[in-house]
Amino acid sequence: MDLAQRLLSGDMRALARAISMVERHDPDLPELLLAVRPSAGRAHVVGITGPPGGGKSTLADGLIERWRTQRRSVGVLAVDPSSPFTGGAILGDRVRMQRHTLDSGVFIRSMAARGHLGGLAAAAREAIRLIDAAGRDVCLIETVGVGQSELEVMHTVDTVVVVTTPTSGDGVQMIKAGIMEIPDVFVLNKADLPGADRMIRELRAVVHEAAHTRPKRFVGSDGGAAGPAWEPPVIRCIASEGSGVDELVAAIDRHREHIEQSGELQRRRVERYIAEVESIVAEMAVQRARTALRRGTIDIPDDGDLTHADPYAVASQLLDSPGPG
Ligand SMILES: Nc1nc2c(ncn2[C@@H]2O[C@H](COP(=O)(O)OP(=O)(O)OP(=O)(O)O)[C@@H](O)[C@H]2O)c(=O)[nH]1
Ligand SMILES: [Mg+2]
Repeated sequence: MDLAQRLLSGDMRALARAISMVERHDPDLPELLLAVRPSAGRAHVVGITGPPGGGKSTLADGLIERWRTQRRSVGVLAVDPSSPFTGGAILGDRVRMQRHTLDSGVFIRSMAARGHLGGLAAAAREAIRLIDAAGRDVCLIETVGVGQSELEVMHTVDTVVVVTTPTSGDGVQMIKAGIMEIPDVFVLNKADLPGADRMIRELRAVVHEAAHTRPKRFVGSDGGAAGPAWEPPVIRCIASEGSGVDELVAAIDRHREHIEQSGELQRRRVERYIAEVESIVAEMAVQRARTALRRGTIDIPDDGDLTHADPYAVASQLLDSPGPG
């Protein structure tokens, strides 16, 4: 059996190998992705993000446990900002999640945040496709929501969960400043710490206001006629004690149901598809430029005077030229 067939039959070792191919940008990857494509699109893809140390991994651990109780198979992709690009699996500090590694219904994989040719979001999208095609019911992506590329990863999922804590007002501030789009589900974790009640009130107020002033994000692609708008719930959790996790699982399921019924799921998938095409175009263009440079087919003055060589003109010339150059 070839790798694609093994992956499609749910072989987790094949899945691990396939994700390594994403990491090292293996030339055989496009063919593999094409082969598994018809089998993807069934998993519920959930993203979890938030500030460092907010309890994302602890929550993920709780989610995995609940999902397993419901007999759902799980694939976790932990995007690790601190790990160097090694091309292998590094579990880092995700010690708690590791206890699931003996359960064949749980697949956990770390991926370095840097070192991806086509960008982190593109790599995450490919890894998600593979996990999905391998038949996992839920695919969970954890990123630290600090960098732009990590935020972009959240555009590749169906349901975005943002974790905040009483000690980090980041979530509230980022939404107020318009840096971050409103997530689908908010978690106020570490509710055992002082200031939790005030933070919950503040989050609910911000979400409520945003739901009315920025309505588009919350309704179906037809602008709202598809049914009631989605107002993101704010779930109170103490992840380290497992408290609030059942409510979080229920909120995630409710959101999935909502986007399915409102047509939002389809809209997000189309958006994702366009982003995928865009990043492939960008990568192909860079490849073409490199080839042209190597072959000397780009018209760049070689006397060292580049002040009159408009790089835009060179780029247009390159894109207009037939074939891969
Ligand atoms: N007091 C309190 N501590 C918590 C809670 N949830 C998690 N923690 C602790 O917070 C610390 C960080 O938890 P993680 O789950 O690793 O947080 P993370 O967001 O995944 O961290 P990074 O991946 O490093 O960004 C750990 O020591 C947890 O035990 C909570 O609800 N209350
Ligand atoms: Mg973590």
